[in-house]
Amino acid sequence: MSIKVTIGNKEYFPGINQIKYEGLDSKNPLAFKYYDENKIVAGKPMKDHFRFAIAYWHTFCNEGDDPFGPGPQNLPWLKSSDDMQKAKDKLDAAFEFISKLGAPFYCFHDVDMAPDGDTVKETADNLKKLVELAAKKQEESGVKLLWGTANVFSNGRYTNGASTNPDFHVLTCAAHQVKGAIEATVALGGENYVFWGGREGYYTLLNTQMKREQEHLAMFLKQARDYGRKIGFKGTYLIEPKPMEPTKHQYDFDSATVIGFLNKYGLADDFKINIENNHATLAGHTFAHEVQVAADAGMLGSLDINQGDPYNGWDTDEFLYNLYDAVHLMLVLLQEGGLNKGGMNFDAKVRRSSLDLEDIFIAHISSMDTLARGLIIADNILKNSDYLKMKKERYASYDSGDGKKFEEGKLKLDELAALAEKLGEPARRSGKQELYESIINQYIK
Ligand code: XUL
Ligand code: CO
Repeated sequence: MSIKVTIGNKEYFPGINQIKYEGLDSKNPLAFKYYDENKIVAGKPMKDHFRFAIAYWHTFCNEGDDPFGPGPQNLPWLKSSDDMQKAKDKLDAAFEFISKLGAPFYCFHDVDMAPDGDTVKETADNLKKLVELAAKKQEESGVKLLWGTANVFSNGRYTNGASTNPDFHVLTCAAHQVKGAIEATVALGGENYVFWGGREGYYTLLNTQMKREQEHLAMFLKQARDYGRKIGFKGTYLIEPKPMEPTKHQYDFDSATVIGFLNKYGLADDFKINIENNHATLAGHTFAHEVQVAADAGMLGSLDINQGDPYNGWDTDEFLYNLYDAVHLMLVLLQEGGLNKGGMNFDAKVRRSSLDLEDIFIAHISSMDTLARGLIIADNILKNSDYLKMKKERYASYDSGDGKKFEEGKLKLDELAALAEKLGEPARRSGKQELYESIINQYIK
């Protein structure tokens, strides 16, 4: 293991040691069955395909509250009545958990790590203190920061948006927070910086100047980008699309919308996309579709790993255990050259009734295994089945002759029309969807 177990003043997960790969015969719930981090698959160690990251907010801040009651999960690091002490205990618990799991990365919002002060300045100073401690924890454990971000959606001042708020005064508070979060990301060597739209959208067009709000969003992103570059941030800025919730209409609806936005406002060189499975399905897409759209535009940045509930219409942030999603995702990633400086962040929470501390370990292990199994299956499909050959043959008419000339822009519309008269009615060719589906199933073993 390249990650070193790091325990603070108190051990929060006693009896749980660093999680190991034990293989398929193991019945130990606290062991990997598929995720063997140094095993070479498709030319590189498994861990480099995933670059797994733990989400600070779900795993260390959330006790399972829902609209019907407070959270029952009773996390032992959230007990202190002193807010700064609580933040330090949480940091200890976070690094103990991440290092015992052996995950190489983590991600956080400013407010996950440090408590609010009475003024924006005090809040930023709290974060600076915690960032110093987090830097030491990173050093001790070898765990790195995949990305940082600012939560500019929970505080009541952001009810009508942050950078798209109709009140400029609110926008300045968002700027204060984003400045602090970018500084924190730089101080911790973060490889990316994320903007999730939060409340950047609207509930009713009756009170909204949509064009103006989107221009404010673009200007804000431009200023944030420039400030980050000025203070030495060399990583990638990421936009995380989501179609709805909290607002009815979110401006960053899906990958395609974000790509259009980034191109329109001249941000495409610095920004890529962070795609989340549950956000994809809320937009009516599959995860694989969203990843492919981003990859095709050269904007595949990073992934938030989770899954939704197919029977309802909101963001349930469940741990991914759907093997089909994992296989489809890995098929796209393997063909597109992987995530590079991105990673897979577990933007997922255990269910409200999962009350044991070990459940947090089991949830992450289960998802890591699902993805590792998806990788092995996808690699096998690409190497040993007819899948790639079938897909290539489907487009073979463009590989040579007039089809190739068309792709090269060498045939005009009237010349194409003349070819139709010469060639006559085309033969009907099956798309073979069921055959593709059966190949996927055949290799799931
Ligand atoms: C919300 C969501 C966020 C972002 C980071 O649905 O996914 O947690 O990932 O702000
Ligand atoms: Co997310």
